[in-house]
Amino acid sequence: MFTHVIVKKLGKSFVNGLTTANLGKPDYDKAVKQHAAYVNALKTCGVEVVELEADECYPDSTFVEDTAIVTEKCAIITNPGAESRNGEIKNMEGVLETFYEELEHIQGSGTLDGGDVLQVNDHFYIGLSDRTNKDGALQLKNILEKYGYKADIVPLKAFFHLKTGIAYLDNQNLVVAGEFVDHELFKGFEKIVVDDDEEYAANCIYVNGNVIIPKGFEKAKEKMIAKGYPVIELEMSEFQKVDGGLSCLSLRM
Ligand code: CIR
Repeated sequence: MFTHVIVKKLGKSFVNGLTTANLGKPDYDKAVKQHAAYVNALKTCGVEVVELEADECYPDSTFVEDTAIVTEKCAIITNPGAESRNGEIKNMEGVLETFYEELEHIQGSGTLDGGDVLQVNDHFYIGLSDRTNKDGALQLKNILEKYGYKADIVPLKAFFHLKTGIAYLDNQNLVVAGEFVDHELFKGFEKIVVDDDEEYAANCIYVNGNVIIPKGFEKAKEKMIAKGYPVIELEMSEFQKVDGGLSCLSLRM
C-alpha cells in the first residue's frame, strides 16, 4: 500500500516545457485544473498527498517522477538527462531527506530519469533512453542490488521513457504497448495490451487497488475493467502536450 505521494504544483513556465509531441502549447489554467483533479484522485485512493510549491525556474518540474526513485528500503536522487531539468533534483533532495535517513545518488557522467524505472515488487527494470545512459543505469542497478533488489537494464527502441509504454498493476498484471508487447524480458507476465492507437494509456498508475488512466482511451479502460480493476479516468490533455503522463506527475511511497 502507498501511504504518501509527492506532487509539485505547476508554475506559469510549465507551458514552455520540453516537448516532442507537436500538440501545441498547453493551456496553463486547464493544466492547473487537471493537476488538481489528479491530486484529488490520489486522495480518494487513500494516500496523503505532499504538494510542493511551483518553481518557475524549471518548467518541467511538475514531473517529479524523473528526479528520484523511491522504494521501501531507499531513495535515489537521479541525474536527469535533460540539462534544463537537472537542477530540479536539489529541491527534491531536501524533500526526501525528511522521509529517508540517507539518500543515494546517480552521479558524474551517469544520467537517469525516474521515468525510465519500473518497479515490480523486488525487481526493477531500468530503460536506456535518450535521458538515461548506460552509466546511469548501471549505477542504479548497483545501488538497488546493494539493498537486495534485482534489476534488469532494458534498451528502448522507440519509447521516450520506459514507463511511456509499460506499467505494473498487481498480481503479475502488466500493461504493455508497442515494443513491450512481445518483449523477451516481460514474457512471464499476464499482459494487458494497449493498442497502438491508444498508446498514451499505457502510462497509467496503480494506487492501492485502483488504476488511474488517462481519459479518452475506451479500449484500454475496458480491458482494465475486464480484469476487475476499479478505474479512475483523468483528463490529461495539457500534460500530454509536453510529453508527460500520469506516472510522471508523482512519486509514490
Ligand atoms: C520532459 O521532456 O522531460 C518533460 N516535458 C516530460 C517528462 C515526462 N516524464 C516522464 O515520462 N517520467
